Amino acid sequence: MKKISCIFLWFAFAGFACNSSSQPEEAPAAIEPVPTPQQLAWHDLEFYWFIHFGPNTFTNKEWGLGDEPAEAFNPTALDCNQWAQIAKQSGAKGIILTAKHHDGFCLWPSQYSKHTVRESKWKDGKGDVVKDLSEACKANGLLFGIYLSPWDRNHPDYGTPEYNDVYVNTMTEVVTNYGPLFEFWWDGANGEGPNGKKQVYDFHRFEREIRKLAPDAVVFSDIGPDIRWVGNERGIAGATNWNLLDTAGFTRGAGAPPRDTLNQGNVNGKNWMPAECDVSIRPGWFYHAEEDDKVKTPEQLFDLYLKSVGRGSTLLLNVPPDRRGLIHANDSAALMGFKKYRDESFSDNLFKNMSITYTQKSGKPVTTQFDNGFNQDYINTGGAENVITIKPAKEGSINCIILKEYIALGQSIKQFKCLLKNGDNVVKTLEGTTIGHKRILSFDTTPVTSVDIIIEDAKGNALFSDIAAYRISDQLIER
Ligand code: FUL
Repeated sequence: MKKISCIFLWFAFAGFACNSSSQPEEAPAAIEPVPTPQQLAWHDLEFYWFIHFGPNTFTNKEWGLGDEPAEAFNPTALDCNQWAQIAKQSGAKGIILTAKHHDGFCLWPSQYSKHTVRESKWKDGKGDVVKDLSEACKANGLLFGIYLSPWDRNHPDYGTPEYNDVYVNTMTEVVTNYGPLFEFWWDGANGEGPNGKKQVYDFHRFEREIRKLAPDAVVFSDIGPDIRWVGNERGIAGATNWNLLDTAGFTRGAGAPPRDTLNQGNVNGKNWMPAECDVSIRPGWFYHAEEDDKVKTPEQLFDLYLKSVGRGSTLLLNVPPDRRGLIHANDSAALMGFKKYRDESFSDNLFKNMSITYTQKSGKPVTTQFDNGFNQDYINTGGAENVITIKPAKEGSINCIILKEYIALGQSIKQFKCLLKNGDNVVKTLEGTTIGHKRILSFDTTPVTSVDIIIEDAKGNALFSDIAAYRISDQLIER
C-alpha cells in the first residue's frame, strides 16, 4: 500500500514539475476523515439510475401491502436491455433495481420467499428480472446495484428474530447470483409486517455480511455505512454540503439524524459519509399511467443536476418502467434532452488555456500555464486567505464556473469567493461555502478578463483537482 502511494505521489510531482515554473512541494497531510477507494470511485459516478418496478406497477400503488396476488405482476413486453440502453444513452453510469420493495415481492425466484416472480404468470414463472437487468447492465457497460427493502409486508417471519436470517439469506442470494454490485441500498422506511409486528433489525449483522459478500460495493442508508441519505426525496443537496457525518447515537429510519443535518452533513463529522440525492423523474417512485404527462422536463432535470452533482453529491434518478416492462417514451425523451443539455453546456471550457497564479505553502507565488485544464491530480493553492488568479487565454463571457476539490486527501474548503473581473474592475462577486467533489456555480452571463478565487476559510490547504468555466444556455442557470 505504501509503495503504491509513493509511486502515485512521484507521478503527481512529476506532472506538477512539467507544468509549472515552481519546485514540487511535499504532499500536504490528509484532512481526516478521508474517503475509502470505493467511496472515491462512487463520487466520480455522479449520475446513475434507480428503477422501481414490481407489483405496485400493476396495482397502481406506491406501497403494496404484501397481500397482492403474485399474478398481479405480469409485464407484457419486459425488456431490460431497453432500460439499460436508454440509461446508457442518458449518460448514467449504473442502475440500482428494487429487487424487493416493501410488499416483499422478489423480482428473482428466491428460495426464501413464496411471493416472487416464480409464483407469477410472467414467463410461466420462469422469469428473473434481477438476472436480466444485471446481464443487460454488463452488456451495456453499466454498473449494477440492488435495493433490498428490509421492511417486508409479506414474509411470515417478519417481526421475529428469524426474519433477520431471511434478510441475510436473500442478501446473500442476490449478491452471489447477480453481483458484482457497485451499491447496496437499505431503505429506512419501516412499518408493520403481515402479522402486525415491527421488526428489530440486526443491522450490525447485515453490515458484517454485506462487507464479506460485496467488499467493493458502497452501502447506502440514512446513516451509511458508506453513503448517507440527503434528507429529502426531491434530489436536492444542501448549498453547504459536507461529506462528513456523525452517526454515533443514531439509527436508521425514525432514529436518523435530523433531515437538515443529513442535507448538509457535519463540518467536523467523524465519518466520510457523502450524501446521495434520490429523486424520481415522475411524481411517484412506481409507474402510474396518469403521471405520463408529469415527467420532469429536461430543464427541470438539469436544475436537479446543478442542485445535486453541482453541490458535491450524486444524482440517483428513478426511471420507473411501465406495465409493458418498458421505459415510457416521455421519460426517454426527457432523458435525451437532459443529456443534450449537459453535453452542450460542458463542451467548451473557457478556462481551457488559462494561466493560473496562486501561492504555495512556502509563500512563493506560482504561475502555471494549463493547456487543457489540469493534467496533474491537483494543485495545492495554499490555505485560507490565499488568492488564486485565473487568466483565460481568450476573453469571453461566462455564466458557469466549476470547481473541484481533491477529496482523496479530505474536504477542506469552508468558504470562498469568486471575483469576476473585467480589467481591474470587479464586475460580479460569487460566494460559496463547501466545494467537495464538484461545485457548479451558475450566474447571469458576465464578460470576464480574469477571475480571482479567494479561499476565505479552510481546514487546511485548498487542493483543486479542476477549475473550469462555461457559457451555458441562459435558461439553464440555477434559479
Ligand atoms: C422510500 C420508500 O418508502 C419509497 O417507496 C421509495 O422506495 C424511496 C426511494 O424510499 O423510503
